[in-house]
Amino acid sequence: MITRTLAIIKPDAVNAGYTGKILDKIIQEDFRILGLKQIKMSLQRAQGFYAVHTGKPFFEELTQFMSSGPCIVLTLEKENAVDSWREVIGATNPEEADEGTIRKEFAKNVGENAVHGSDSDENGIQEIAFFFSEAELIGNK
Ligand code: 3AN
Repeated sequence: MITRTLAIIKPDAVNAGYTGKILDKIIQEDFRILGLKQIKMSLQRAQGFYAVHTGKPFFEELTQFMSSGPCIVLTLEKENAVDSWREVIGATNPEEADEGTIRKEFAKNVGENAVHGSDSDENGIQEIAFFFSEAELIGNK
């Protein structure tokens, strides 16, 4: 089934100049980019996005980091988009990520790990709505 996932190129990767390489990978892997924009989240907005992780030991570090600089947020569409994107990005901890994955190539560590992907279709729909209005999602075929 054709589904959607949210993707984020995180501040570590944007600041390191990896945006172009990561976008190229997205295109090479045949995702349709329905929406794409550069944003800078306030701490509050990052806390809202990661509300599911409230109370976890890494919550403070994660939300500080995600609000520390520019992110690129994308809505991607493909057959099985969530699993397909998670395969391309690799394990949360880059030390455990497979060769050829984005996190293996570009992530610094488990906290600053270059990219985000939704973890289910339902969360994907919610996460996309967190950043994009319907009018901002544009099909190209
Ligand atoms: P994923 O991004 O692979 O779905 P989650 O949802 O478990 O991973 O975690 C969300 C984000 O929280 C991760 N992308 C990472 O930036 C951060 N994170 C997860 N675990 C840790 C940890 N042990 N230490 C620091 N940051 C973490």
